[in-house]
Amino acid sequence: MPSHLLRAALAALVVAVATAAGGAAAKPRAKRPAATALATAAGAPAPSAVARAAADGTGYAERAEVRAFVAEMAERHGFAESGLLQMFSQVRRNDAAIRLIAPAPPEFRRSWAAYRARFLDPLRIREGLRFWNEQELWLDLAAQRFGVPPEIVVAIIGVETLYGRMTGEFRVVDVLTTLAFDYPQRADYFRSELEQYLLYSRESALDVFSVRGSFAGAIGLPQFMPGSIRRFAVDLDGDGSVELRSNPADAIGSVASFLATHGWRSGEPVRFEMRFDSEARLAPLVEAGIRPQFTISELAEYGVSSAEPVAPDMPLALVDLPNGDGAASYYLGAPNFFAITRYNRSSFYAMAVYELARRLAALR
Ligand SMILES: [Ca+2]
Repeated sequence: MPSHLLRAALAALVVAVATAAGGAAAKPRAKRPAATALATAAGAPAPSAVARAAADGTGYAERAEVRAFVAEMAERHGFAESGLLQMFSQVRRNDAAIRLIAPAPPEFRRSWAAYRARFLDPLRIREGLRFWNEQELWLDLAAQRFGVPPEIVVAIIGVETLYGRMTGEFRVVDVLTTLAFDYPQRADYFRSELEQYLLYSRESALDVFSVRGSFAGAIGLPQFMPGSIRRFAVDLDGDGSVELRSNPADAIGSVASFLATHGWRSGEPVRFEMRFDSEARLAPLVEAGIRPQFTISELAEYGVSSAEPVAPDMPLALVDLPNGDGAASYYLGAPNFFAITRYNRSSFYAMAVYELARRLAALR
């Protein structure tokens, strides 16, 4: 996950991962380098490795900003500089990651109806019901421990990766390095995630080159960024390790833990159907964003009411979902809607998760 800060457009993310995973751009072009164990890496980089990297045109190990980053990692976390430089000499720039992370062009007209159809598809619904049945014990345990109902967790894992079928084929160290040093718009964020990834790899004794993920470096069934793994992931099955790539129990617990940490309120609704007098009067509410801050009586001043009962002190936000050239869809978002948007900062995403969750719960 949650990745949270990063996902300007998770729609794009999941779909692009799915698309790219089958295409040449996502396949690693290089053969896999020898395992690099950072915890024990010591000694000077092998000259041949550096020479090979330079010949391939990667060159990260020679760049001043990478060397500064390496020095910082050594100072702050005790990494061996030589080991990191050797690693960077084998990292490959991934241009597909830069293409895919770029925001959609301004003329692109988003459509909630199209987005919704993409994620409430028969395959995802069928596999969601199957996942729920197979993982019922862990889903119930997570619900008990974190207060997040099973259908929400099942829906998130479905939207993120279709229950582990689309976890991404990008080598995580390549895309994080590329975005950290060759995508200035998000350099701070991705340098921080690269730092988190190196720490995560060391703590988990992982070969840094072995982990695959999305073009943005999100990992495993729930697509957590490395920083989110270190902050929010949990060992739900209690086997002593947190494993989000192959262990559904830990993925389930980690999604629930993430939502609980980001304000999920047990037993409360996610959204309300709404009525309104005129679209023009909604503009200030759209402008106010998706953080819930208006009571239902405050919303009445803008001609807005709820079609369902709402507690008088429930903070609400107006959720606007454009439909291309058609009429936009509007809902009132409760704090739990906002919590889902912390997983991925998109109203489209959060609403698709909620609608898929509802559908799964109704069919079960
Ligand atoms: Ca575990």
